[in-house]
Amino acid sequence: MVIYNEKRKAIIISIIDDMLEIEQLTNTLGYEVYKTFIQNRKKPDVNSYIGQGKLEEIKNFINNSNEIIDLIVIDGKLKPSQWFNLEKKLNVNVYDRIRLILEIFKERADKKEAKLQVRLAELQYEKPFVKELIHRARSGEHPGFMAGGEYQVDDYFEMIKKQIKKIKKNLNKIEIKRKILRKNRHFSGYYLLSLAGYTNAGKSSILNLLSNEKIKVEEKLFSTLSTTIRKIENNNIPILITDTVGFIEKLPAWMINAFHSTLEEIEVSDIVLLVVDVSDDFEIFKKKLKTSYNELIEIGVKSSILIILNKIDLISSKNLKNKIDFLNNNELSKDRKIIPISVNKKINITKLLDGIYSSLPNIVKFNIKLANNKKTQTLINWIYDKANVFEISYGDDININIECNELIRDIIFSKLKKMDNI
Ligand SMILES: Nc1nc2c(ncn2[C@@H]2O[C@H](COP(=O)(O)OP(=O)(O)OP(=O)(O)O)[C@@H](O)[C@H]2O)c(=O)[nH]1
Ligand SMILES: [Mg+2]
Repeated sequence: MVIYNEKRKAIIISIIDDMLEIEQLTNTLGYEVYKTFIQNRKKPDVNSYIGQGKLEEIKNFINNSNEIIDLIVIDGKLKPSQWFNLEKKLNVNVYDRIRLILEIFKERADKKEAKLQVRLAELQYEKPFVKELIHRARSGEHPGFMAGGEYQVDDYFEMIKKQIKKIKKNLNKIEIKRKILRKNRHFSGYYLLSLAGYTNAGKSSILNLLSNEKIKVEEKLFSTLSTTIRKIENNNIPILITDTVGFIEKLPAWMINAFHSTLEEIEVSDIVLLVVDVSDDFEIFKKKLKTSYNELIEIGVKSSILIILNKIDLISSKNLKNKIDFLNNNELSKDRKIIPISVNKKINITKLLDGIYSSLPNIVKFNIKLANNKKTQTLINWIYDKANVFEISYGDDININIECNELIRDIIFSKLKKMDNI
């Protein structure tokens, strides 16, 4: 008897033991993981990713199951021929790891740019699969592509190529606009800070806390696909903080490229906060840190990277100490600021802000004297908006001690010149 249930069910097939992340990804897409199969082997089988025996076992399991299996997830990268053979044999939709991530992206893309980026990645993913289908169609096999429909695969391939071109053009236009905005932001004297790190590390939570914002924060992976830029709410030097798409292991270069413009914010930042979930098991913690760090290097970050260990509320102080010791002895992190925090429990947030402010590049401190009149009040208001005024005294003159970006100092001096103050 077949029992119908609301929640769609997936089976995961893997050739390695660690399945936590692929299970999380499957859940994120709204599937219940009904069963997992592991076939420990060094290399995937050329024809069907797993060996024939295992494949028979899975087929029997599906046929004899009381439940309908909606999806098979392969924790790895499938060649088109492997994908085709698996779907044909098991008669269930098969996603590999990249397709699964793509589907999550598709569901979560909200803004126009993110939608275009995901579509571009999807088309690029589909290209080799369509080629395989053309090949099979020509040799007489019946093509049932992606959703099982009958496509004119030749036409479809041409359509993919055209669409890729068109989307790239549109993305380029958005990118140009973004560049202009970025330039304006730079000339306004704001510092730029980016939140980077593995998906689910707590990046958006940090942005929300520092800017009193309420962007989506979830236990699921890839909650954020578009960048959000906000001002840090603090009576200090103004900083704009950017949230970015999370990193994940084993993403092909073309997929990362599709999100390049989102990640460009990281490239041009004055400071990057590399946010890490410190509550993960040691090996996973190391793996995610390494993946994220390599990604930052790949992007071409040249600014300071601060390592933010988030979620310390979930672990013991001994566990935290072990991880900090590891970081202090590790090439990639030993000379960097390491700041343990908990966003949820608001622990060490002042330390986080101090760490950020003390890492700002090109900070200058100086003193100015202004005539005490109405005209100068407008300038003082402007200075308060753009700089940290750490001392001000009113007498015959107004004496101000200021700390700010070099650029803002130059603007202040030029404004003073215009006012004939110096
Ligand atoms: N216990 C605990 N949970 C936290 C903390 N900070 C964030 N979280 C939780 O971690 C999950 C992920 O947080 P997000 O801020 O969405 O993470 P993100 O890095 O933006 O994730 P993506 O956008 O998916 O890449 C949410 O369920 C948060 O509530 C923390 O300090 N302690
Ligand atoms: Mg987020």
